[in-house]
Amino acid sequence: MKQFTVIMYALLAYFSAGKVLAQNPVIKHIFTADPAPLVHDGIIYLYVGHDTAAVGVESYKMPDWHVLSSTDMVNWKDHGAKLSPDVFSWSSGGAFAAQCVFRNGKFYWYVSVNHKSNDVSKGGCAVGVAVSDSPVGNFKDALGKALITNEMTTDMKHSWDDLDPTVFIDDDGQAYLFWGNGSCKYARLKENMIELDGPINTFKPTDFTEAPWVYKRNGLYYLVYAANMPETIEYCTASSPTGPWTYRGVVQDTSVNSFTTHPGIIDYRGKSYFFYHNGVLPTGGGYRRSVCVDYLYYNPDGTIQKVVQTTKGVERIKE
Ligand code: FUB
Repeated sequence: MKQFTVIMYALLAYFSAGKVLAQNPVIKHIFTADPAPLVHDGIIYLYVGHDTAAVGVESYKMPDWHVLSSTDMVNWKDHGAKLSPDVFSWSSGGAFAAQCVFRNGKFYWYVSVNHKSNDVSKGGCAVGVAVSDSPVGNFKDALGKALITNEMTTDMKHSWDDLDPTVFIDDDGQAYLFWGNGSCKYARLKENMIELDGPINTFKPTDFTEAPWVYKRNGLYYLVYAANMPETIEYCTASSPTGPWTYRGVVQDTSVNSFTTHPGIIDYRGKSYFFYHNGVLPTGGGYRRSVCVDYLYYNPDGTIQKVVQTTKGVERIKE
């Protein structure tokens, strides 16, 4: 017994000295979900939702979004809760998935929240946009009303189908807003980033559930999204951001102890990274999730290799 205790303490010392890296989850001091990384001026900013449901409670309690930053992928500074649904006077709460992008010197943080409207058609989930001169705030409501409300999309009959915004800006400067639960929707954005510039289009990628993430690599457009339930991450590619999209397969199998997962993909200092969430922290679960990061690898033809989910995580990038 004594020998066992000694070994346990030795292991603990070894781990806490940082000699064995168990980086995942990368955020351990709070429960976080829906990672949206942004690389700006050589720094990774990580925008995340914040799970605060009590143990055993089977519903989301998400009061705000946090911003973290890192330059080595291992040490993350939490800048704090930099946005909450309270900023949007028209929202009744629910800090669901969100993504922040940079355009023309400003940071636009697209969020999904509940709409407080008494008009039943406007209730349910809505997309709003906050703006700031800095990646860590202060963010204020850019529009004073929702950018997308429930009655603007009618193909899905459930009230939470306008979730999970992601914004992609193409090389020609055209910005696109993608979002959706049950079906994927997209619309062009005006250069001001706070108005739609055309109709809302709806389509259904194979197995699509929610959480689109759109980007371009080597001339090919990628639409990565949460599929099925419990969720896997799957993807399509296209030669245009408006499709047609060709289904390419699975990026991530289901995540441990969470029925959802959520993709966020960046290239940083020569490597590709895949952010997602699981429920592996002590007392964690589907409503107490944790953000992780692992490497993403492409094949020579641009297809994505399935992500290996690890507890070790990624290596620290040396300065
Ligand atoms: O975090 C709340 C919801 O869970 C998100 O909007 C979905 O993408 C799923 O991760």
